[in-house]
Amino acid sequence: MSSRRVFIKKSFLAGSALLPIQLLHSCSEPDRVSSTEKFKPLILATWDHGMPANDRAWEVLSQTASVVDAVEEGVKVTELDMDNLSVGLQGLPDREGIPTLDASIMKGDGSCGSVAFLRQIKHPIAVARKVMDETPHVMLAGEGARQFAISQGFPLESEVLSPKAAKAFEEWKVNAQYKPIINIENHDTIGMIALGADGKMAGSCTTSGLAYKMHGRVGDSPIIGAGLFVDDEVGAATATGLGESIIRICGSFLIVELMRQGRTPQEACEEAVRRLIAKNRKDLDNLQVGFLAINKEGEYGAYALREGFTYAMHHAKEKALKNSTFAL
Ligand code: SD4
Repeated sequence: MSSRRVFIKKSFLAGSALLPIQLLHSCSEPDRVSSTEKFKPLILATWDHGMPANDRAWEVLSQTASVVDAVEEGVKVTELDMDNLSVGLQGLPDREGIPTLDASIMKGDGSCGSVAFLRQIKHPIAVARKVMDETPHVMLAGEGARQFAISQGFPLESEVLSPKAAKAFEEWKVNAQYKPIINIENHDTIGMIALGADGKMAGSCTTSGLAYKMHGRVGDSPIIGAGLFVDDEVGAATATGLGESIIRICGSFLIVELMRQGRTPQEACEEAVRRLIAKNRKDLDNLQVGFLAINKEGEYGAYALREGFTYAMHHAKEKALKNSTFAL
């Protein structure tokens, strides 16, 4: 059978026109009309690095029709990206000079797994997947998560900082202040949410967290409902930005619940940012947050606290890097 016929047979593309994918890499104008169109399958991911991550996720979705495999494999690309200083072991360390990782994965049937404060593991998202699939628990942290990873056959990696991270850490130490800092222009956590042609949804989120955080600090990314939430009956949401502000409003769960009550993904993301502003007034100048959402119909939305949040969108007819609209 020709590869084109195999392609046509793939059920995940049922209903979508077989038009050539239009490659749009420019992202000059913020996109706010997203929620009027419907796409199935559909993948969204945070930031510029969402583009290659989505490519890989789309490939896996095409080959396996498994939306959870797609979101796991997609973010693994970012976990290995040596230019990314907020995901994977090459990310910026905590204030002791140690990279510690957070990750979560969730399916729309409520299955989920996460790891927090994990050390020496190249693919924390894969360990989160194992927590979901192989344990009765949702979340493993610290040394217990590391021991679990070892028991599942994950090799331990060196904790020597990547050259970029080591240089940045040395520079930071010159004026180190004992408080969390966040560069509002330079977040890199990847959150990915996806809807398959069969209506099943999944999401993943992985990060080295806030740069120079206190040792032991855990952000929103591994907390189900904060950095990620997925419900096949409604939709999916993920978050990036200063985790403390997102945890305070249970951001991703809030967005899914707002969609359950009838808001579009765009409206739900905007309401979550409004809520976040109201609950984080004293830190507002020092933070950036971005939310992404998809509903089960295949509509999507994105909204950020301030300018600069980009996200990658991928469906059968188009893949594009977009600028999110923003509040401030
Ligand atoms: C955290 N939410 O650990 C993460 C950081 C982040 O883009 O998203 N950076 O707080």
